[in-house]
Amino acid sequence: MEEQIKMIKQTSEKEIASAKELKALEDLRVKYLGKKGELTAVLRGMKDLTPEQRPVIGSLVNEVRDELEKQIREKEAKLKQELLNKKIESEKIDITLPSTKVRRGSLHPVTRIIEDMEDLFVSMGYDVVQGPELETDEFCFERLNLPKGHPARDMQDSFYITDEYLLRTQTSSVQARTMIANTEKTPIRMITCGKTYRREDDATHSHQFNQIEGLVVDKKERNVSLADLKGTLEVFVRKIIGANLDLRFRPSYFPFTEPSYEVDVTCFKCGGKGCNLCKQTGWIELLGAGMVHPNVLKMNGYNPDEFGGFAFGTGIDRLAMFRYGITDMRYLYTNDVRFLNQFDRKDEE
Ligand code: FA5
Repeated sequence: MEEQIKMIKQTSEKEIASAKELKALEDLRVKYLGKKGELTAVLRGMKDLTPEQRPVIGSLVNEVRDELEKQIREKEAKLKQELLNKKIESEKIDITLPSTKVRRGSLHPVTRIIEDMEDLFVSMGYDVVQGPELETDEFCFERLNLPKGHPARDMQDSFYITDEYLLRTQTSSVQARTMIANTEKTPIRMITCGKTYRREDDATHSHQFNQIEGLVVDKKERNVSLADLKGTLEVFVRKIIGANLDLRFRPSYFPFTEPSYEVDVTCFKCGGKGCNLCKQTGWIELLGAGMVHPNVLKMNGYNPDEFGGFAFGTGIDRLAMFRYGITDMRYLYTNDVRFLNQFDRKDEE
């Protein structure tokens, strides 16, 4: 029996050494060490041995089994390493090849203005809120003191989807939505930025444009006044467009504010001398603003005897034109990369 064990050791060692694949190695493990393997068969035959022979043969079998297991483990590690080496070799990357050029994008000028405006107003304690672009007549007009048939609607109402739904013409709709959502909770300090739509199209008007709206409502005793509105607008215009621009505050009319006014800025193209862009006036209209009309407060859940505030709204595209010296608003929407490339990291330089 000792002879038989030695034979098994010799042949199995040879076979393990010459195994070329993991599968073949596994087959050898089963052949010699498995339940029905040759070495296991020897162990089973031990019952026929004399008591003196048993421990001798038993320890020999164990020794051979340990040795074979060790050799299989080592061979397995070797074969795995060889496989890995082959894989690495076949997947080798040639780092000397020239790379494909990564084209760096940049933020659109309108996006930059929106981000800067949000940062500025958040730093002044405002919340940034959102409203729907597909708006109801109620929120776009009625709750802003523009009942059906009001003549001031003619300047804006366009792009109706049904009698009740339209693409919002102004972000002022978010004023009403914010007040309704808060009912007599104060203070409200919010800004909202988003797309608005009107049937207009020339160098300073687009059928789709972006507006930013601001609203402050607080208790009467806290005296939110026209001076606060004026101060806020000065900070924003000078911070976002340019410190040395002149502002002109001019009385105006909006159904949702009383008193109302418009803020004009020096024409950036002619510096105020008068040109085709500013229609020879030297000024370009920038925004509308005023103190929230008592009817608007009342219609949206605030008692006008106890609450007051101010609101303002402006076109973001126009801000972009001022800041970057763009003379035709339509460039902002034609997606010409030659145009957009000019703003690549421009602010950071
Ligand atoms: C309004 O839309 C008011 N909702 C603003 C307001 C808000 C007043 C809160 C009072 C209180 P107006 O129609 O003037 O007002 O438009 C405001 C700004 O949007 C304009 O000054 C201009 O900058 C921009 N704007 C208006 N129409 C266009 C257009 N077609 N294309 C680009 N920008 C436009």
